[in-house]
Amino acid sequence: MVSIYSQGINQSSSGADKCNAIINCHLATAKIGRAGMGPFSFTGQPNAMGGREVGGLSNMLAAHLALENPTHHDLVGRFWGSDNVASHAGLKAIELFEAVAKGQIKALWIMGTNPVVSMPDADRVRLALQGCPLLVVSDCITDTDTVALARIKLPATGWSEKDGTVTNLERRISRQRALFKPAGAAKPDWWIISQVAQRLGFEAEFAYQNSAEIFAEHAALSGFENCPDQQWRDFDISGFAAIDAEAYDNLQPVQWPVTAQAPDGTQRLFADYRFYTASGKAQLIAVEARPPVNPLSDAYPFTLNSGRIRDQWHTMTRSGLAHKLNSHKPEPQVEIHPEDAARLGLSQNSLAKLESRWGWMLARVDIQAGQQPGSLFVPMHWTAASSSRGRVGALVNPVADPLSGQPESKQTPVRISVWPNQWQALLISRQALDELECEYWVKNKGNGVWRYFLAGQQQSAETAAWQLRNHFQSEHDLHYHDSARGDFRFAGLTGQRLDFCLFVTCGGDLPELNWLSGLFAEQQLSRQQRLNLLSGRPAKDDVDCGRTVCACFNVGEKTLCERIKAFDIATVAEIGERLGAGTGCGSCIPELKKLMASESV
Ligand SMILES: Nc1nc2c(c(=O)[nH]1)N[C@H]1C(S)=C(S)[C@@H](COP(=O)(O)OP(=O)(O)OC[C@H]3O[C@@H](n4cnc5c(=O)[nH]c(N)nc54)[C@H](O)[C@@H]3O)O[C@H]1N2
Ligand SMILES: Nc1nc2c(c(=O)[nH]1)N[C@H]1C(S)=C(S)[C@@H](COP(=O)(O)OP(=O)(O)OC[C@H]3O[C@@H](n4cnc5c(=O)[nH]c(N)nc54)[C@H](O)[C@@H]3O)O[C@H]1N2
Ligand SMILES: [Mo]
Repeated sequence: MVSIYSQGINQSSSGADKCNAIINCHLATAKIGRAGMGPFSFTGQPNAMGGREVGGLSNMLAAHLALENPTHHDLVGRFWGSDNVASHAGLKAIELFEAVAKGQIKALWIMGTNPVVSMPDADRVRLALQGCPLLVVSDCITDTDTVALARIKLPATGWSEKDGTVTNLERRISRQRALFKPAGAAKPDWWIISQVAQRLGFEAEFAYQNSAEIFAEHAALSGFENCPDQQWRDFDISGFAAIDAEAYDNLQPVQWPVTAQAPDGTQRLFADYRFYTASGKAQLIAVEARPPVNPLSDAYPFTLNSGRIRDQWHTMTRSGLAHKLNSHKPEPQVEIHPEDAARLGLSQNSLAKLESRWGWMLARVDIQAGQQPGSLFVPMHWTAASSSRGRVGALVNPVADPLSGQPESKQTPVRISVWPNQWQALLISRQALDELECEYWVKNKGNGVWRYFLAGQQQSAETAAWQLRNHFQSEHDLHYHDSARGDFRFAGLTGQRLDFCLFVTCGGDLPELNWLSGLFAEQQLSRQQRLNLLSGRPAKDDVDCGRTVCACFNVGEKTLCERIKAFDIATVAEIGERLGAGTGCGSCIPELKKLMASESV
């Protein structure tokens, strides 16, 4: 019996109790500490576990020591030779930004997180940071929503440039080695912190020369006075307390605890049913079910659920740079059940406005029979850098679990309605546009091109079309106008090579993104391709693969449907054999299964 759980459990005002309930079940049935059993929390970030080990939360000291435990406090103070170790928990994330908003915090250093996008009530977070007298941000990307507000910007090395260790969710510590030299002036976060600490007067304490020295000190603290008779703690990697740079470089993946008794690590904890409590016994924690803090109402009758989509990572600062990943779901979408959509007059691919008591956003409608009636799902990924109104965080209610501080990001009461627009457009261009005047825009990086989804309420289609078109100058122009229908199409070429194309429509559909993007890879457009451009659809025998489903092998939905039908394919394995799809990272397999069962096939 293994219970695997993640943010559907944690991100809740009763998240800690939900975790306790799961652990209680495992303890009560003794399904723990043996092969093939146990509660298994899928913390999501590559180093979520490592962050806790080094004390990266407001309520903990390093090495799993508790801030408010006097013995732990004393122990860390003696280890570091300091009489100034904090003795009570600091502010958790939501409280912290609240304190910034009230002017209680005047200097803030944000490192490796993008709270203007990822926090609940995100517009208020942005406002708070705008008013913060001293905001310092360390990031490896120059133009995130949070970096944009910083007074002091510190360029940090990112994955593939930095060097250290990460711990995954089975307690396995792995070396992470740099693959590339740092870009520009980027420095490792540990180096930046050490330099600031030294300037604050702690030259000797922060004289680290490399990450190996920091790791050795961390390992020493984890083992300091750590034995069953004293303050016995699970996190103990004292086996590495004397590690030198060379041994650190050659470190093999290992599961903690790593001690003198267990120098090769520990595969399994609790096999002897002894736990890290005063009595050595496990403790069940009595919990009571609690509904979400904010109930639904007539004004806000839908539950807004938020989370991830397959091909983006968090606030897209890095995954949004990869054009292959941007073709799967290029715009923020709201998933809604067919009956809810029909009742509210929302059609597939139309634009909708979502509102909560805290904020609002715009998203493309995606009608899904698998969505629960009364529930809406919106991805967390879109930012102010990539969209005009795609930040779901602006709507999310700022309530949290009282113990963990984890926000209730899966349950916010909202309403949804048709967003009436006069026109919508797709613009693809080799050059990026700085200013977009329309109310709805989403910016998406393609292969050597920028792709913009646009829509407006104020201007007419014709005004908008010409205004957009006038951003460009090309050697040759192609135009097609149908003012009766309100369709405006433009393309610009240098020689026979495409510079930009723009499709504006009043009520019609937008052309296929991947087909159009593909035309930019051609050095010379044929006469037929130029005609197709103006008709907004590919020639019959031209490849229109449709929306990307398999990003590893670049296989589109239309290709898949066609082949599944033609060869009467019934299994994912067979799709893999014929088209490669699904045989790379495998994350498109659920979609392949859905396609085989769908009506279009
Ligand atoms: N592609 C991609 N993968 C990622 C990430 C990413 O950004 N992109 N991020 C990583 C990180 S940091 C994390 S934390 C993980 C998160 O991984 P998950 O937690 O698996 O992903 P989420 O999309 O946040 O939401 C989890 C699911 O919880 C469901 N849910 C909502 N409310 C409830 C409820 O009340 N009860 C239950 N049982 N379920 C509910 C949602 O419908 C959703 O399907 O993903 C990691 N993996
Ligand atoms: N509505 C809603 N909100 C959510 C969630 C949800 O499901 N729904 N999920 C929550 C969860 S589980 C998570 S984990 C968070 C994620 O939210 P964030 O942590 O805010 O999101 P990231 O985009 O991962 O932000 C990391 C930032 O650090 C930068 N960075 C990357 N590597 C380095 C480095 O080595 N050093 C430095 N200094 N910077 C670096 C990146 O460029 C990026 O700007 O979002 C949370 N917010
Ligand atoms: Mo996460």
